Amino acid sequence: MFRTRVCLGALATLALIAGIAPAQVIYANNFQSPVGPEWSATTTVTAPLAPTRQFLGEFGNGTISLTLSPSLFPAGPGVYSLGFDTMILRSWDGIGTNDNFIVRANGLDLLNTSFSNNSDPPFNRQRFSRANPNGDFAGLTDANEVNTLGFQFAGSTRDSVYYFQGGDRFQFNYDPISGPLTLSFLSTQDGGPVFDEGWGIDNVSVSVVPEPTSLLLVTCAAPVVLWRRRRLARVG
Ligand SMILES: [Ca+2]
Ligand SMILES: [Ca+2]
Ligand SMILES: [Ca+2]
Repeated sequence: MFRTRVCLGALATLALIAGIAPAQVIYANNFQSPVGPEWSATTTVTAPLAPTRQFLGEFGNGTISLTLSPSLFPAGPGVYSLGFDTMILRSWDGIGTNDNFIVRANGLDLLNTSFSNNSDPPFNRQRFSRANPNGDFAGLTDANEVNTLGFQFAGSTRDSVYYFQGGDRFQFNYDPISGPLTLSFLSTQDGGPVFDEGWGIDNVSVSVVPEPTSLLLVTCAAPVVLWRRRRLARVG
């Protein structure tokens, strides 16, 4: 019975570690203060409707990248997660003009989708939804915020924000022995200047994905099984 109690206690502790303890954060930036050289562009913009809300942007067609030194990471291969918020600003047209938004970790696509802030067909369709980022959906599908930032197009506010946090973070494998980690954010919008179509990102973080507890569970469960067998043998 003592061993069972010990194992149950250990299992509870492991569950606590796996489920409740915060993941180790490797890098985080909310862009509320000057941006460091780890970013390929360091300009920030303040949301017109939220003067305390600053984010990295506003960008047009092209790639912005974050390069993290291998020295920031624990040695050996690991699984990491990337979280961020995407600000889609002004007249994005989604599928209509291939206004794609792509996120890559060392060249591997984590997200490849398109967004539309447009309500006029045929420019009001986007590839993105939470369930399928490569489908055909109405513009603004699954946006977390709509017209909260105050960016203007044709005389009215037009913007949206998509959160990729919590369970919507992106996981990827990385081993620091391979060199720096480069996270790229790429827009293929065709709108030219940012006052037509722009974008930005906020609340970027990279965290360690904790090891699965299955191995630990197996090692702990084995004595329980043995104890049950012995007990059954004694009872029998
Ligand atoms: Ca911010
Ligand atoms: Ca447009
Ligand atoms: Ca466009």
